[in-house]
Amino acid sequence: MNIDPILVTRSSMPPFEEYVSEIAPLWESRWLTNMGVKHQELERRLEEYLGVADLALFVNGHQALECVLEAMGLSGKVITTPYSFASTTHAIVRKGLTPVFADIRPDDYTLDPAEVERLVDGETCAILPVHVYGNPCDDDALADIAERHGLRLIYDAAHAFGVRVNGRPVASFGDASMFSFHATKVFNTIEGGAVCFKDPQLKTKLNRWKNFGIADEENVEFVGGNAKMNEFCAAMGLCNLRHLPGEIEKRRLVAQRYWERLEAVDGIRVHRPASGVSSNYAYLPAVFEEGRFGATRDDVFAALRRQGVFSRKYFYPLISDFACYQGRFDSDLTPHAQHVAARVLTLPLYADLALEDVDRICDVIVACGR
Ligand code: T4K
Repeated sequence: MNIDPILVTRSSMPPFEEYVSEIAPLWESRWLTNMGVKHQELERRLEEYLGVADLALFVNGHQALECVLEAMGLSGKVITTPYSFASTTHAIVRKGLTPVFADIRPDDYTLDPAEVERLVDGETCAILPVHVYGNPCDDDALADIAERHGLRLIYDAAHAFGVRVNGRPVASFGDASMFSFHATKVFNTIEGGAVCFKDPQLKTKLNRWKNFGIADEENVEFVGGNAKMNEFCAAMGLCNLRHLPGEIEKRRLVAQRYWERLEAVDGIRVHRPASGVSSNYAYLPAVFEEGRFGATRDDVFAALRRQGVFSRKYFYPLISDFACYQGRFDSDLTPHAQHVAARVLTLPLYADLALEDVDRICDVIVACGR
């Protein structure tokens, strides 16, 4: 049994020697960044793994999202969810666009298409849904709304690496999807991210936007930034990708144990992937309905901490309640998101988490409700 603190996640890492042999050629070539051989190889391997024709790598998921919004030349309102990490809305705002928050569905916490439809107006240019916790959004309904109103559909798929719905990769949904390869993600490149996209012309644009807008040595086409993934991060990705199926299987066993222990407890809601979804088991959100469970989310959070278990309140507070957006939004307009944010805890979940530790965590949680 683990007596060290248990954090909400723990980075997956390849064997040290494997990484060393992957980076050894960089000492020969001295080519460390700017879309080198590791970068090119990782792009190819990720296109294969994710089942898409086109993908561009980035220094992180957030820059990938900003770049794709920029490369699409959007202006106006973007309908999105307040139930996400800061990055989703920050990318919209930082690109001079106006976020409009629609509510989530109470069952899987993804953007509710009916709410999106209600909020579309003449200034709307795009929809930016999030496959939160890796739960796939209702792409059929959202794509239909986007098509009928002439909107771009860009997914924040930061949590949904490799997820498929009835065999269809989520990476192929919408006009574009952003993935995060941060250290805390199912697949990591230390820091990193990618955009998958349908329009093949976006490849050149994205590659220029992420490299100062440079087209060639004497021609700078856009006012771009620097968002390139370096060779050491790409090498980490090549190694981690080889071990990914085993890591996901270990995560599945951990998630399964949580479901078995918590699913039947009155007042705790743990979400299993819907039928037809091949999950990556990225997160384990548990929602505590205090009236039925007998303890609040904050009671459980504190009880776990006393035992050295550091769960997290992903995603509390709602983005619409952040200090930096004070006075701009009204969270009462997204009541389902408000309800879940006040009651959710994401429990520790990573490939190396021992099942005995899951049992210990569940014992602490169940005891809170008695
Ligand atoms: N969209 C969505 C929906 C996202 O969730 C995110 C990122 C993004 C966009 C943007 O993607 P990136 O630009 O990050 O690629 C963490 C991650 O930093 C962030 O990537 C992630 N979402 C978010 C949900 O979680 P924090 O502030 O909670 O991280 P931190 O430092 O508290 O770490 C959490 C736990 O992870 C630690 O308790 C232990 C573990 N950990 C952390 C680090 C840094 C490791 O095991 N290894 C590590 O290197 O944001």
